[in-house]
Amino acid sequence: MRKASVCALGFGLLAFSTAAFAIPIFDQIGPDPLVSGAGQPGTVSQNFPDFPTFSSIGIDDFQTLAPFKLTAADAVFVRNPGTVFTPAGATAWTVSIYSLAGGTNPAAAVTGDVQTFNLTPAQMTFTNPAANTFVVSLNLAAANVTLPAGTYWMGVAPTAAFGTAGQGFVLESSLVAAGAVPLNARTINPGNGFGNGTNIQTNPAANLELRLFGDPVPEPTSLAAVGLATLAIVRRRRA
Ligand SMILES: [Ca+2]
Repeated sequence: MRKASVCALGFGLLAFSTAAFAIPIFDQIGPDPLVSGAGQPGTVSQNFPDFPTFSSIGIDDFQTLAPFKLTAADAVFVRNPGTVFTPAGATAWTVSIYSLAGGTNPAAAVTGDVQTFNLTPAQMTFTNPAANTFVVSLNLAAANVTLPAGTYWMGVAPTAAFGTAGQGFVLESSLVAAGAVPLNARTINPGNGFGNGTNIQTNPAANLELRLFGDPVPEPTSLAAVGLATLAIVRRRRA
């Protein structure tokens, strides 16, 4: 029993320490996604296996002033009332990061030229703060990707069949992250199924409810020291 208690305490401290180091690289969701999204429409961002020419990703720009190991990406999705979309219905998730060299727009592709995370449903969690609104969080840590300082675009898209899983939209935001360009979000639809073009600015012009987390300085030595100190205290108590 005592050995089991020591292990549980150690894991608890480790989990807390890891979470404490991950900080938002940019945040257009804010403390309340319903407030930042109030009155905003949603933008299509979904891969449709049954309607591939309609597969799209909504993207927005961000800036990071330092390199970060990427740990998580959040996006707020909405659905039309009476429709069936839920994040749990997605069979996969894509997080795409594109370069923003010289202020040019990215290529019309749902995958990023900088990085594409292809994630399983097990790497996704979500909350449902209001009817038809879903805050999706995707765990990026396993890919062990460090993003250099710079300016980029990013987007999040579930893979979900329209016929069975419906359609979700990334919620637009009243927030603009520090260093980001306001109201320049784009919709990329390589197959042009919607007929609006393969890479267009959203209409109306918008920001998207996206957030990216990273770990600036991994500190494995400090974490190991915490574990040893905990063990030493328990041993002293048992002695
Ligand atoms: Ca922007």
